[in-house]
Amino acid sequence: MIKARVSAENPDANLGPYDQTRKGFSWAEEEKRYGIEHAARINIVTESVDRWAGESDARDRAALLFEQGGEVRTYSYRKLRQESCQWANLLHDYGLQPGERLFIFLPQCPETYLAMIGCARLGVIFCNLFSTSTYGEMEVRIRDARPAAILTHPDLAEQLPADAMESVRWVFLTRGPLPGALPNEVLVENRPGRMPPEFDNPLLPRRGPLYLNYTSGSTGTPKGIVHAHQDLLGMGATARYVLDLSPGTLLWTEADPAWVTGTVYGVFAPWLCGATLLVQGDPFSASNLYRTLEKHGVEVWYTTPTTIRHLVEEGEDLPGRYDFSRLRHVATVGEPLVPDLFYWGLRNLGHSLHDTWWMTETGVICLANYPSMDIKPGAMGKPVPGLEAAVLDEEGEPAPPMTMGELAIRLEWPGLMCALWGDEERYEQYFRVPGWFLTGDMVLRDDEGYYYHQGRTDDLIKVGGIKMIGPYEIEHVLYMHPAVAEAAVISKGGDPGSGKSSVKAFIVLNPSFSPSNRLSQEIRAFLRANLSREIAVRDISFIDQIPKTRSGKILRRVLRAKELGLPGGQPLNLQD
Ligand code: 6R9
Repeated sequence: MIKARVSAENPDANLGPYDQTRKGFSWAEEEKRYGIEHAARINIVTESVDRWAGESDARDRAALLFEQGGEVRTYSYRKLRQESCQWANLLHDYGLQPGERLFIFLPQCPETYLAMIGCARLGVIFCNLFSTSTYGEMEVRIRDARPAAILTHPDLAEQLPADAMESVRWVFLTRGPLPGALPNEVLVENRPGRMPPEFDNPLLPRRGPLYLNYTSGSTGTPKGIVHAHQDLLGMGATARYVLDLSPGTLLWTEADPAWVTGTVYGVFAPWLCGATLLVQGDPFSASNLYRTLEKHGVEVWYTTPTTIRHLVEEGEDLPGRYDFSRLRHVATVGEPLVPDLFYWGLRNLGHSLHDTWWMTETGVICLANYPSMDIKPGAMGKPVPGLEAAVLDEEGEPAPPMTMGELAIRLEWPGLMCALWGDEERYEQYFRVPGWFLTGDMVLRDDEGYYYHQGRTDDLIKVGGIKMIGPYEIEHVLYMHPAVAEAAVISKGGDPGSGKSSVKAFIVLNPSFSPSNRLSQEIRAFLRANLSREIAVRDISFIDQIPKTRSGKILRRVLRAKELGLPGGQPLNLQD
């Protein structure tokens, strides 16, 4: 489909020749790397942090560099082991049991990382929440996962829904003082430092839960996706082959740990490779970003098309003022990396941007462009070693090349989610076609095996390129407005300026209201007041009836097709 081709940036990268490495790859060999062949019980922390902390030539290597406000805090592997053991001891002392949940509701700070590792040591399931989450979003998630404890900052504590906290025995607060603290509120500011620095990790069942991550579906409530300790195999392999990490590589993953990219490639994956992870806790600005790349000598940078778009907005003069000579590999995830952005990167950063595709459910990168493989700008690359992908038609049969169908991944692999929290029925939906995991993404594959993204089968809305929301999150707010009888929200695609989806709401009014500009403005103000900052509904249309299926489900696809002047939204054969 795409004729343009850009030569591989580094034939000597870890992956080497794609076809050959793929053929020689086996998960059994991956297990041998960690000495966990046939082990029924494992612990991801033993393999990622403690392994290096126990080696004399690796223990003083930086595992984590945390920068904020110009100050850099460095955690060697040894220090990371010690402080995360202290956290494990603290959580254990407060009675947290394996399988219970700890919600981590914090802005970027070192405590987030220490608490995550502490939980993983114990078998306590951690769940990171965006610090911009609203009261309503927190309420839904707390009611669903019933956490035993929440770790947060006093400034965020007011977002905790008092009525939904029955399960929560402790609210751990990272900063004090806490005048008038409730009996279940515990200041943990200096506590971990007083705990013993050793902790004997229990070995946990391979499929024992490690973390829970909420991602929003297009219908119903958000899905709580559960991942297991055995994901370490997929995390390690993809970090080595896709991000090209080796011991000591300096990786910067921008993503917040509340996004799966942050949890996987911004926590465990680099440590499984013995690499150094940089976390930048300051708000985004183009000059700060360039400065960060230069100052730390970042070697591998895992970013998003949204970030690149922000850089594009700031112009081509800026990057020329910085030195990126240490940078050797740039990869992106989360949204389509359109060719314009790819070429901007090539011109201004001097590197090919390597698009990667995966989702919270898959747990690890599934499709990727590799430093040792030619890039076709606009393509998401090819399946990672150890994974087999396919394009399936509506009957679940493999579609011919260049035909759009649903992306499916052959079962199963270490990385695939092990459950949907409390929702077996929805979990089974992913496995409707025997032998395959269905992604819900529409793709096509060219005759050389490169994949191209075409959109979602359902109607998720990407906000700010980081967070994915379902129309439901906006619709349920609309339903709270007295004028609204029915509502359906669609994404009209990314706005090339802001990177955000342009969101439109279709509304059927209650009989006593009539359409007017003033009402439209009022509803938009109502949405602004009740939704997270990143969600902007710019367009409202009053209609008489919302199209639905016979069983009553809203056909957003039809609304979108009409809005964008597309034919009914059926899969297209792009060769035609
Ligand atoms: C890691 C992550 C998953 C959804 C996924 C797809 C979209 C991810 C993409 C991409 C086009 C890419 N997506 N990578 N679309 N090109 N390279 O993003 O997880 O937040 O669960 O989102 O994001 O639609 O289904 P998650």
